[in-house]
Amino acid sequence: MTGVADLPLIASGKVREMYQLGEEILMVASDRVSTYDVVHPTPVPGKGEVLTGLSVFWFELTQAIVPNHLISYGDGVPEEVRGRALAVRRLEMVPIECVVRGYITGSGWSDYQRTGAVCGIELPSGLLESEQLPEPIFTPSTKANLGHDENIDLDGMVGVLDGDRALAERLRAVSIAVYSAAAEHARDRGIILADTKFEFGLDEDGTLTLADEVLTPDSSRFWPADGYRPGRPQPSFDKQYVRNWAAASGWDKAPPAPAIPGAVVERTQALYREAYARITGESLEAWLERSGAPS
Ligand code: PZK
Repeated sequence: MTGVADLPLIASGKVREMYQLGEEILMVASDRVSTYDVVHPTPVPGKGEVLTGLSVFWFELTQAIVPNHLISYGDGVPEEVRGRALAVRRLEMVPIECVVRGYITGSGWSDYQRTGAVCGIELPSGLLESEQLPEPIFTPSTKANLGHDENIDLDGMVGVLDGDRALAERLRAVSIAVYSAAAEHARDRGIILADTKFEFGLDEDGTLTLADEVLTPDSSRFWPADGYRPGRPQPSFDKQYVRNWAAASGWDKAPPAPAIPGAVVERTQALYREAYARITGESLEAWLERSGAPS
């Protein structure tokens, strides 16, 4: 099979690339890591493999809830990137970020402090930062405005979807169902899935299909359940050492991001491997073997 260098590049994100692979799409996760929205020049070896293996795990766990775009992680993927790439079905993407929050943090915490609500959803008074919500809430946003996400309510979503209220309600129901199944699974294994962002598309038959990467530490907040205490921000399961080091380094969080010291890279690699093992119940090596990753 061809190497990825020969494939047409469709899109490049901060930490991943998307290529055309015949009729299909190849999503390649890199080992690049960002903090405060800026990518560091130092990779974290194994990160792309962890995120790809986790997405596959969640696609398999949730396929009875909603179909997904995964076609292949083995023979259908160029050898060079096996283990960190997925061949997926090309979809017509829904232009909505389907965010689900089980805990109140980040921009949701900011909105709640200002207004008592998040995306038009009124919340109980007196919630603490990082507290679990009475039930998971759906807080969609749209990229429509200059790459900057704008939170919208369900009616705003219906507008973006050209009046298709049934689709808006299906996106909400499916997003909450997938999050709830995953959060329960992760919680039993010592990881709190505080919130997550899903992307969906429609296939050629108009079938709603879960796309993108799913329930990875790049699309979600993973917190260690051990030591969880509401009333303050929680440490990130995966990036805690990089963030702590970056903050203490005196970096002003403006580009370019500094190189990450070896010891911090090693501890971060160990955290990614641990997240993979805790959630899937298998070692990262088992994923590398199963996917046919090059050694
Ligand atoms: C699609 N992105 C996000 C941006 C990336 C990924 N199945 C699909 N069909 C068509 N388009 C997409 C998908 C998916 N998933 C994904 N944008 C479009 C994105 C940059 C790099 F790897």
